[in-house]
Amino acid sequence: MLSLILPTYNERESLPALIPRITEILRGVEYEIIVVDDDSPDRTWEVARELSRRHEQLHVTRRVGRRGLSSAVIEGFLAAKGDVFVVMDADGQHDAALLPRIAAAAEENKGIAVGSRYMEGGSVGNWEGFRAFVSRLGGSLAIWLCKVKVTDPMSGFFAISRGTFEEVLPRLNPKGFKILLDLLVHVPAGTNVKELPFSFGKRLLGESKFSAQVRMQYLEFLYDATVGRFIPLTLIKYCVVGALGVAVNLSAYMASTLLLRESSQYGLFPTPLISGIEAAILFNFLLNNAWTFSRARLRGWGAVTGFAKYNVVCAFGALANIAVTAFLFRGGMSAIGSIAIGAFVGMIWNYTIGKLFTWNA
Ligand SMILES: Nc1nc2c(ncn2[C@@H]2O[C@H](COP(=O)(O)OP(=O)(O)O)[C@@H](O)[C@H]2O)c(=O)[nH]1
Ligand SMILES: [Mg+2]
Repeated sequence: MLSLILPTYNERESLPALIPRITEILRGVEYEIIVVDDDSPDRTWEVARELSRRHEQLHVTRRVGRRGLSSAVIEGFLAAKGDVFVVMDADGQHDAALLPRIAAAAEENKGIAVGSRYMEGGSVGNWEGFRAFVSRLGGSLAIWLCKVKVTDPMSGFFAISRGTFEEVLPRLNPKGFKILLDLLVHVPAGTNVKELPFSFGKRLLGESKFSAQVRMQYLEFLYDATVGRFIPLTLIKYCVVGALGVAVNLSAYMASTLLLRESSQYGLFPTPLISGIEAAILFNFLLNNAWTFSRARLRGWGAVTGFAKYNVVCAFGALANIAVTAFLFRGGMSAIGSIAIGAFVGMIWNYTIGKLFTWNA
């Protein structure tokens, strides 16, 4: 059985023509079509559900509160019943006539079959210069990452056998737009891959979702697949936030020293020190919540309790920092050396425990 996955986001205009065309092409084949829609604002899911009343092979998943092409495709695979899975754009840019051949190729080699725009006989149609350039450049970076070599690892038109998918599933990184690349980076070396040329058509209706955000996610994906195996991207982001937090700490310290210069409580209670630290903790929490751990972002009450927890995490982090610094300094290390290592240990603590305890990431 063939399972065709159609990820959709704002494709309500394209589906009504596409589904009958696929049905026509797959006549005589045992198949199912799974539309995975990310709760499109144009209500594609509604159109798809309507179509599924007339096409009993069509199933619709409407995902609410999640967005992402890769994770949508994975979800489609997980729901599929077939022995071979095919992925195709729902906007008509992929020639459905090639579908049976791509599926047959993956079924035959028990691996992956890719519709390639870059091998002899394929083309990207008439893309404007910049998009073609970005795709080429991204493609070359991607090719050297892949365990198995292909000419078009960024293609959105491909088939994979159930066995290969299930083998690679635990290693997938559902972030981003390029699920095929993720599969090719993580399959065992020696997996069979066949490429078939095709011409990438012009989008007839609706708009492309290839945005600046998608490009950013692609860069993150490249990082994850290379250096990220050793140093997680979230740790790098956390360090950047931490460094900015030091500046916030110092500014808040100086500001409150100026404000409290005349006040008598200054000597009794180290207000500037505390307010500097608290300002930095608040700043770090907000930025880590919005950026570092954006995937696990806390909102509403969750953010309030998360902030409280983060204060506890940071308090223990500070203790660890002081303890390590004191230990090293007494052991004969220079002041600068022990402070630097103490701060490093405190930061790793804050990162690790904050990630688990505050963000649950
Ligand atoms: N479910 C889901 N589908 C998406 C998402 N982004 C894009 N798609 C679909 O994935 C396919 C490829 O996207 P498209 O914007 O055409 O990319 P392009 O062909 O590279 O310009 C289309 O069928 C889109 O509707 C998403 O976040 N979620
Ligand atoms: Mg498209």
